[in-house]
Amino acid sequence: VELPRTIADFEARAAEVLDPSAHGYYAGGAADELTLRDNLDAWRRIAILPRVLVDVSERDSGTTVLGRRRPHPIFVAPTAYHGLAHPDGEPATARAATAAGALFCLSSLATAGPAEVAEAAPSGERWLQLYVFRDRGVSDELVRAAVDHGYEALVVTVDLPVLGVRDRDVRSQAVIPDAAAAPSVGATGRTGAFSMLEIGELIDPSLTWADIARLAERSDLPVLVKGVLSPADAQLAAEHGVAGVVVSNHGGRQLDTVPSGAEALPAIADAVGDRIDVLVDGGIRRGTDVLKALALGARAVMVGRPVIWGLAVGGEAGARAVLELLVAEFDVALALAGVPSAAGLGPDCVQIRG
Ligand code: FNR
Ligand code: LAC
Repeated sequence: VELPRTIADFEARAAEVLDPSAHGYYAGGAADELTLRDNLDAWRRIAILPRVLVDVSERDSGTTVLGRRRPHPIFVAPTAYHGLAHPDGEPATARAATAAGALFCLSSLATAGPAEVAEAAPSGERWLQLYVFRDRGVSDELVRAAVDHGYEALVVTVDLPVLGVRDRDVRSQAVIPDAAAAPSVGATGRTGAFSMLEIGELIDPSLTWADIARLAERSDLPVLVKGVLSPADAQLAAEHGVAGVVVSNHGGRQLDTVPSGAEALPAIADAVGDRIDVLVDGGIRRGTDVLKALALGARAVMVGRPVIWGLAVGGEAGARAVLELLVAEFDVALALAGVPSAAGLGPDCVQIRG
């Protein structure tokens, strides 16, 4: 079968093939979904200001994150429950990422554990997203597995002390049919069907910067904090031993009406970009969005839903195609913007539409 050519086409096909309640869980945002929509619109409000008569015969999409050269800045965001999108689940997504040269960030709420994913894609670059569960033993075990299986960093998600208002999931009563299909959920002792709305109950809402500082100090792995929108919090991250922040509103799924990553990024890059790595996510759907993110100070972007759409439509090959089309579009964008090296992107390359 022929795979779609754009992420929008993948999204439309995924809506046809997915079970409606699973689709609603993946596609949905919080409350009125204003932030969900604005995540897309915000990139569209930024124009690229191209330069001409620049020799772009040789181009370099590479970026440096956590001190390591990466072939391009397109990373896979942590998203829960890939097994609901396709029976091959996270092992397939991780292999797809590896084939596309994309770093893979595994969710704490995955339907495969860190060891299984590492074995499926041994040569890939991988990070582990960490939820600090009320049952700290479950999180400790995840960290141990990450250390043992070659994960390079921990990405602690800090924008989900409680679950956002997920009206779609309330209406659809979305569940994972078997709690044990997600090893971390099973490890908390849950059995049987597990509702999407119960996710919040697993997570420790008392987490503070002191916990982050302790984790960063004790852990053998660098710690990033995901879900920062305020420059003040980015400053605190830098002061608490964190190696990087992901500017993110959780794909519009947590607090509705917060700024998009695109809007929050410039002030955060200004505040801490010279000390720690700044990444951004939310609404990245085109190579031009990637270019704008790097121009505004990000070292890399994370891509959430598009990878799930690829997985749902075509398993490993579908997820790989999604990532490869973004990589190819980013290369075209660099050439046409007259910036042959991604490292040369800066605020001069973009203008905010009035
Ligand atoms: C997420 N996200 C997320 N984040 C995280 O830190 N841990 C997780 O387990 C999940 N789970 C999850 C499930 C689903 C279905 C979605 C859509 C998102 C948030 C994710 O990492 C990322 O911030 C957003 O998805 C980025 O926005 P886009 O690319 O989906 O627009
Ligand atoms: C979500 C959680 C799992 O957004 O991060 O559904």
